[in-house]
Amino acid sequence: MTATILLTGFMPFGGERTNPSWQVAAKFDRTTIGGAAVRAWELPVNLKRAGQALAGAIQMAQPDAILGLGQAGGRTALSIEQVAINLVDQRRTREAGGAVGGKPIIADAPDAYFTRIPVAAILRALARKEIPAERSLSAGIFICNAAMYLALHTTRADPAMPVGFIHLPYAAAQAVRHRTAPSMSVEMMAAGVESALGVIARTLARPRGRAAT
Ligand code: PCA
Repeated sequence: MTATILLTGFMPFGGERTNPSWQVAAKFDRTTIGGAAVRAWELPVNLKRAGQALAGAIQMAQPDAILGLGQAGGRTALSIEQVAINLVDQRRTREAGGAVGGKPIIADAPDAYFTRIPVAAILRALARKEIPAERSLSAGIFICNAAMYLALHTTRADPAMPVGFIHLPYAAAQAVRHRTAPSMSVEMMAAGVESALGVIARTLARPRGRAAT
């Protein structure tokens, strides 16, 4: 049976007209990568509604793997997130961590989950394509971190299921209004995400075992 990868992106937020995460995710909806069928889903930038939309997407797509994408304006490279923490501050209009305040996403749930996508293999694939990428040790405490946490928490009964998140820099078009911020073309980000999906698809094709991160 064909494996399915659920690929999520977010709606625009923080005064932006576009969000590269959805621009990239939408490109892969109903495509096949490495033998896996990709289904793209757009999430709202609101904790409760994003959680509901994600739960609905998982219900509908019954995915074998989940890759979340989000915008992190200011990042210089595709950021493969290592960890999602059980903390959210919805007053943040920006994605960066470090705010005071915050409450658990789910009360009495684990403090954190490590990603379940193979970060090192993805970084190697992106390096081969000459696409700037890095391992990130914080997905912030806004909605992207929450979406990653909820995806990992929801699928915790299946520890071999690849579930992870990649933050994207501003798209080049957005940087017109953020003169000093780094940016990347949507095409290059999409090429990077395609490579990451290919690596994830390969892990699905193998007999199930705990993926090295
Ligand atoms: N980035 C925000 C939320 C939505 C998005 O694309 C974040 O990093 O939390």
